[in-house]
Amino acid sequence: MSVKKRIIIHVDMDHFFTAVEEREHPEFKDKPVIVGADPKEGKGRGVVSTCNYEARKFGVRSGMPISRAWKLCPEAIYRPVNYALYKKVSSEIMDILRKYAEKFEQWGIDEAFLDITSKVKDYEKAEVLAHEIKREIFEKEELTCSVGMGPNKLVAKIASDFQKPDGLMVVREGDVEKFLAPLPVRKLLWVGRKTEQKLKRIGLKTIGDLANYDPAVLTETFGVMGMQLYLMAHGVDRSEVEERNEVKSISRELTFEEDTADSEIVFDTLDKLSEEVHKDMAEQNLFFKTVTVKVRYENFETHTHGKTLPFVNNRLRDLQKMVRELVQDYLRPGRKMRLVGVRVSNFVSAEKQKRLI
Ligand code: TTP
Ligand code: MG
Repeated sequence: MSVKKRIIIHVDMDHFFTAVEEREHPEFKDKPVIVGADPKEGKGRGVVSTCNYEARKFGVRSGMPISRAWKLCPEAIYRPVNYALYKKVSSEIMDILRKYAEKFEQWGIDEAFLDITSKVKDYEKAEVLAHEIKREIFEKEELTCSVGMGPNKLVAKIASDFQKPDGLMVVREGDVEKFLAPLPVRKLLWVGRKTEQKLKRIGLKTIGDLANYDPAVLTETFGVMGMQLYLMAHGVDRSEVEERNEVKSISRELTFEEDTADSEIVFDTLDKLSEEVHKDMAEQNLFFKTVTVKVRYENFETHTHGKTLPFVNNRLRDLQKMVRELVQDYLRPGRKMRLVGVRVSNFVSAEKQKRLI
């Protein structure tokens, strides 16, 4: 398979929920604004969904208990989450972005990847396009975003976060390793708090530290993810920008850095992906009924295979078991896989579930 040079853009809206609130309420301008649970004068439960950059100066952050936010910044304007409104604005933004891309992939409510390879000749033209995107969003929605550009999704995503807010960061192919090296390992997709701690223990703090480390030791310590981490630290990411269907589902997939027919690697990876999917599901209090596995072979032939349970379930172990069963048929000697994925759908919320029991 020839390696085609790509130009990928990642767009991330700035302080999205609060930016929409500010737009709807011009009187909030230049004041700290926090969207999330009701603070109830410091006694409220629940968390901060997001806050604007004024509030961030006080140390307020997404995910923080709302009671803590109140301690840090009682004078902020507190707003409840108006999800329907943010969803509507998000769809309008995605419609704008989609036009600019050869391939398009929404990522969460306020982010998207655009593969613009066939739309531009070079990075100069790509930069002009990125400015156009920013201008159109600002003119139509009165909102700013940060744009990252690079040879793959990994680099583009890290780049969009580099100059927030209202940023534009371009990382050309030849500058990738130099750009990544000083950044903390946490910036890499897949490096959560636990992996970060483990890496710290072996003295690896920056992406550059990781890139210069012995990949064999990383494999010993982290299993199959070790090699993936090492390659990511070198800015390698072959995953494609692809539109996901809009049905209510949660999914995760991974493009292997090296195509593989090794069942142990495939099972390990699917277990990890199931864990991630399960975590997302648990956060939203959802129970699943349908599990689907996706496999893409090295020749890009892609298959999905699903199973629907008679009863809803929310157990990780059952999910992992079903996924392993579903992938079994695709594991054939000599047939190397390029990508595997897990999707759960057909949800019932926990509240409804209680009523059913
Ligand atoms: P982010 O893009 O992570 O954050 P942001 O847009 O608020 O700020 P930034 O300028 O740094 O990009 O998330 C997008 C929206 O998702 C955010 O506005 C609110 C919501 N969200 C939550 O509800 N809980 C969370 O823990 C996070 C991180 C985000
Ligand atoms: Mg954002």
